[in-house]
Amino acid sequence: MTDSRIASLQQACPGLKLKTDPADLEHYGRDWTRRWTPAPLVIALPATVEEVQAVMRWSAAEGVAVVPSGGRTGLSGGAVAAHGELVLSLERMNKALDYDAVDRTLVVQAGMPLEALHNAALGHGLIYPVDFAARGSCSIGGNIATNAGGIRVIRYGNTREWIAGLKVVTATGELLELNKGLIKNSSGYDFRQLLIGSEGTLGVIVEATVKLTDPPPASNVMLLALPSFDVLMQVFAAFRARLQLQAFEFFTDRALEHVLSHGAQAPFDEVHPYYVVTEFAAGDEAQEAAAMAAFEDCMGNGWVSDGVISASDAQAAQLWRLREGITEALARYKPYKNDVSVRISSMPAFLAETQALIGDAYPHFDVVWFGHIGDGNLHINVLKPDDTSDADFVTQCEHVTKLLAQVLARFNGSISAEHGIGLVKKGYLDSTRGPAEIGLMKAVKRAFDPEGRLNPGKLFDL
Ligand code: 2HG
Ligand code: ZN
Repeated sequence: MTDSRIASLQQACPGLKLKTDPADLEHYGRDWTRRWTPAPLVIALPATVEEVQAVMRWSAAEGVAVVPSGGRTGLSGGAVAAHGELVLSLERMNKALDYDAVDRTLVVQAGMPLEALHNAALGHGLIYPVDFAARGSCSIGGNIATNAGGIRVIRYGNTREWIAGLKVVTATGELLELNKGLIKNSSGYDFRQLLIGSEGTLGVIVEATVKLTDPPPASNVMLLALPSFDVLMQVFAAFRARLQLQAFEFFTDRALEHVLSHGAQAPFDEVHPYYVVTEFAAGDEAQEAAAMAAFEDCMGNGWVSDGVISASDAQAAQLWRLREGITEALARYKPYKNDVSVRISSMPAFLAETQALIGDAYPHFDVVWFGHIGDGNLHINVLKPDDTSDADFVTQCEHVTKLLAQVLARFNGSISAEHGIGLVKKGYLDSTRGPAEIGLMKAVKRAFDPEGRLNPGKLFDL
């Protein structure tokens, strides 16, 4: 049965590269969540848009579900294939196609790794400013499908702001050309924006026209040590008032401990409970003086206990590693991840309430907090205790997430700030979206994919 379907796929698209080895099925069937057992039918690796269309036509004829697949660095299970799906990997479609110097846009194939896109932009003297630690492994198609955020949202916004056009293959194999690189286009529903963040449930993104911009002026990176949690927002306000911030990231002592035990260098002689990494424009003397004034203001008020500023690119990279290395350093503890957001103004009250909630319900939990404080986005990683089984741990963490979702609903926050809903958070979608809205989301899904063949079970169940 299985073999005949694969033979029919190869017949429908003779040049299409396929993989069926058990090791490949496992590799392409999972993402960074590592929670589900991968069990795809086959991996298809098209090299052209026409091949993607042929795969979708075959999927329609055979009724086989399709999981679009980029770098699979997702943390919400959005790229997991655990039920005999075809994994449609875009990894061979990884090139930059057209650059337009007047429009300042670059057309890229969806499988292009984010880091390669950064380099391609620099080759034209410009930048693509969305950035985060998984840059070497993730792909632009996956970034678009999840509306990825990252460390520079405070300055440049999410992926959504940087996409001028999309080519998308539909569930039935048609090709949509959405927005075609236009800046102004007031001609009805903007399906480009609808596809951004749709987690592979509405169509397969095959190409994107991305906007590029000028490189920022010279910048400095500063690491600050904070004596308590309560002063975090004051420090943020002091720096934001004086400097053009490019990043403002927070992490706890527990997070730093893990990164240090993973090989990073300790930044201070003493241990402090909380840390901030901030990056800001520092191209001239006035900006340097403003940075020192912000730092001294915070020291004078007792909000900051120590600080270090980068004196070279290598030092800046070292400081960044303390923040960007957290996910990798925690991976071996199979952390349960929450990626939540509230308005920046609600951050202090939300943080206090959430800390108390988790501390009261599960005092033995080892919880690692970090995140993009300047965007109101917090990552709460709970590490699995050695003496708790995988199953019990997930049950307990889901209880925490349920409580957290109730708090988020009160704060008008979101259960997923930047990782997507996928499989991990679909049970909590209703804490962020109302019933009428979810009803409309499902109606949109049915309009694009009436048979439910595109990434089924992700985001919500129909
Ligand atoms: C980050 O900000 C990523 O480093 C990953 O969004 C967060 O591992 C996480 O929970
Ligand atoms: Zn993040």
